[in-house]
Amino acid sequence: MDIADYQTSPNIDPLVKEIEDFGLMKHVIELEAYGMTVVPPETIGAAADFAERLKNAIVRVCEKRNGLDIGNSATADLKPEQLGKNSWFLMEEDKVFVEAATNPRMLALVRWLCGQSAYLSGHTWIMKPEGGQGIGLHSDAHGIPPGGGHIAHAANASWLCTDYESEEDGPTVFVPGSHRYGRATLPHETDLETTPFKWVPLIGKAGSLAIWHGATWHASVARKNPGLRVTLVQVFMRRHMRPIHLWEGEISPQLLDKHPELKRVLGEHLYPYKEQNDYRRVAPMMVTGTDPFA
Ligand SMILES: O=C(O)CCC(=O)C(=O)O
Ligand SMILES: [Fe+2]
Repeated sequence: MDIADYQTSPNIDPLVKEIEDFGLMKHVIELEAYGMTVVPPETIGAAADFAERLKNAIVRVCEKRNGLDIGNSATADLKPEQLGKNSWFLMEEDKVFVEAATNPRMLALVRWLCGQSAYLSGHTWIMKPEGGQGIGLHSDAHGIPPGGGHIAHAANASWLCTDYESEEDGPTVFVPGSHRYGRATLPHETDLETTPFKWVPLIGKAGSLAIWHGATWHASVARKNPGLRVTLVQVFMRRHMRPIHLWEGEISPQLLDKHPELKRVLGEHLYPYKEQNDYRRVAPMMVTGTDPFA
């Protein structure tokens, strides 16, 4: 018996079929059990040259936007701060970014996590050179407080454009199963050296898709190998994560200055994320994942 054949559930029936037809059952199980999975190139169904084209497009856009000569990414030796700038809003730069955002197998997993109405909330590259530092353990489900439920409000679908073979490549690392904790990390849990949680590095070939439930705790480690780690990060979200209005720029500064409480409720938000963001907005956004009264 295939329950999907009875067509009782229009949103999930076609997805169940797709997941089966695409051979993604193992990945759905890993998403449920561990909150993350890595789909290898042979399963994700992208063109054979997809990862190479994506990597080249990212390198070329970074060179153009930041006035750099990166050359061969396998040997390039630049500073992390040179490579990290102007990394958002890539869609119109090359058709490979559209391919990345619309891969049918990837979308089946995104929709498994965030529903049929999931949308692409933002995308950006990571290029990490030798010596590039790691970042601490965190969740990507900012703003979802403890008690916010175990459904995925966000999903991170990241394309590996270079091989992640070992920790020396400076990969993302994960705490398997942490999506079930239903909260973001507290300050004393974030340091990979001292956290009591067990973490594992993301290992995968270029062209793999790493996808995780937005609440799964992850971090990254420093890169020790030469050349660049290149990744396209895509964050998908559920519809309710969109505001009705983007107030910024819509209300006169005079009115806001006269009414500080109005300024507060209209928000000085982290989102929509801007390239040159005010970093003082990051911590208040992240703390909302740890305290319902934040
Ligand atoms: O892989 C990394 O360097 C960390 C990426 C990350 O935190 C994210 O994509 O949300
Ligand atoms: Fe993250």
